[in-house]
Amino acid sequence: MRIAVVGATGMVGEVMLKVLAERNFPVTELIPVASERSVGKEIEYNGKKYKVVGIQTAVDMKADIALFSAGGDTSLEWAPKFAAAGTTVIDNSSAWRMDPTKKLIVPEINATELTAADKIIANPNCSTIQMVLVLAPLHRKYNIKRVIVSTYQSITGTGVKAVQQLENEYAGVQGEMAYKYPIHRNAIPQCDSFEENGYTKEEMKLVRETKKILSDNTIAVTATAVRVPIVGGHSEAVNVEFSNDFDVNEVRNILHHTDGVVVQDNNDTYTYPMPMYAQGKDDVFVGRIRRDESQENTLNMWIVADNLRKGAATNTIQIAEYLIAAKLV
Ligand code: 2RA
Repeated sequence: MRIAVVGATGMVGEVMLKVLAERNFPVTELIPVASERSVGKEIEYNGKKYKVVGIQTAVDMKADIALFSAGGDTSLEWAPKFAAAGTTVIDNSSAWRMDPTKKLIVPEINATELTAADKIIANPNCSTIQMVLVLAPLHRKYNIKRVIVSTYQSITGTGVKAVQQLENEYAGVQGEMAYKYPIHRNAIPQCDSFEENGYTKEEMKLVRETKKILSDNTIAVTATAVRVPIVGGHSEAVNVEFSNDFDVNEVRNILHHTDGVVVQDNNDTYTYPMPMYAQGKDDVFVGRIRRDESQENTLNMWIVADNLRKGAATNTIQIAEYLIAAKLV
């Protein structure tokens, strides 16, 4: 497979290259793509060196699949050009996610929606992926009425500039700010910009994308997204109200048997998900599973995942793996 990685020198792009190699993805030719200032830079993949190319060059090379992590503007302009050249695009930006003509895919949930006609496929937002992977089997079993989620998001979701800001603040050095405020010893209740309704784009991604991926607009979702000074992954406190009652042990058993989900839930042994465990892994970890005693048919959970892996790179590559296995590319 001729694979283009658009945004190859960025944080997610680098993880995509790592995951492609780890999973022995059938790459016969790699086309690392980055901005003009990086053209000619050498990157190493699977023991071989590749020169970064510009994006028009990559279009002309007619990759089979292009894995995008280069921002919404680049994706809006260039994904259609790749698609017109016959390349199937899997995009990590929010550009296409809510487009009614584009599929929003978490492979374990809805990969079967994909057809060969899908030439631009949207990868959901990281905080959405880890939540819906846990919610999907429970929705099928108990029917979700409402979700309340509070997130505790890693600074890696913002990118290198945020990681550098935290390191500067650790060192007591004034440097470029990724956030309006210091992140060291702080929690910032703002991920991305605010929308007219007073919620941030990150919060509204959780609301809108959850409904689309679960194919159920009746699900009520509300979210608060918070940035915290950690790097291992995103954590989420999720409160779910179902139409039907449930048994907590049955919930644990359902999740235990859900592909891509690992249950870490034992108070006696202080076992619960934490970013320090999730970092570098592809699973979504769930614990603190307990009935909400304040309301019937309602459950509390704690969900953690590496936002750069299952939240971005790995989910993208799993979509590509599905396309190949289903002979859609
Ligand atoms: C964030 N989910 O964490 C967003 C984009 N990666 O900032």
